[in-house]
Amino acid sequence: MPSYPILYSFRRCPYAMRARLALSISGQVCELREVVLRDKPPELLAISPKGTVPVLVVGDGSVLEESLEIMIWALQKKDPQGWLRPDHESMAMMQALIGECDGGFKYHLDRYKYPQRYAGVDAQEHRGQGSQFLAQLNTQLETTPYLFGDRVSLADRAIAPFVRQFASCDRSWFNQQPWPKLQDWLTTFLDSEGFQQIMQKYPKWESGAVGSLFPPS
Ligand SMILES: N[C@@H](CCC(=O)N[C@@H](CS)C(=O)NCC(=O)O)C(=O)O
Repeated sequence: MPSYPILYSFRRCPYAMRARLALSISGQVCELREVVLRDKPPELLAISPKGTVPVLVVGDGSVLEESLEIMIWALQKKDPQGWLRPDHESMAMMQALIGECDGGFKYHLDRYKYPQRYAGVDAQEHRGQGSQFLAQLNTQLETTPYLFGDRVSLADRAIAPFVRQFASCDRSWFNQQPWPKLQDWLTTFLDSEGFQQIMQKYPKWESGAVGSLFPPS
């Protein structure tokens, strides 16, 4: 295939999901290399020793190692839905909310979802702590259907994969919480064509092989 940017990705990783969402809406065709986290390819570790996904290698050889960086790179090339130009507030406000998601909320999400990985952790306590961020999102969604207005923005798509993961730990508990706006927002995201498209399955990429074209045509 012609040489496209190379995306190292893992289907179920929420960071990789947000990167794929932006690459897909922006129509940036990539060679997707599906990584298995317990068996990372040496090609990935050679260009990005920190060993996380997603990683995007672009045409000039630059390596983008952060999911948000990949989103912004793609959207700066083409942003057909105006994700970088929210109806309300600013890029800085969106980045601040995404920072809260990636910081405190992710910390509690990990300890709620995988308590066995941490010593002396009480999953329910972390569910309660993480809920504070979700209640805040619900309040924000009381005035508009999306986090920063009447349209999808960078923040919606950067944060939704993490809310999905939190919700799926115990979906019936999540559905019982007093967050009707957040529940609708999540359902709209999960039902969206964009989300379905980025969740297509790809075989594990093997060194030396050609990856899969993404987004799928
Ligand atoms: N700050 C990074 C975090 C990426 C990250 O932590 N990804 C996880 C998968 S969801 C990972 O690759 N972990 C490495 C591992 O599990 O070995 C980003 O935004 O891209």
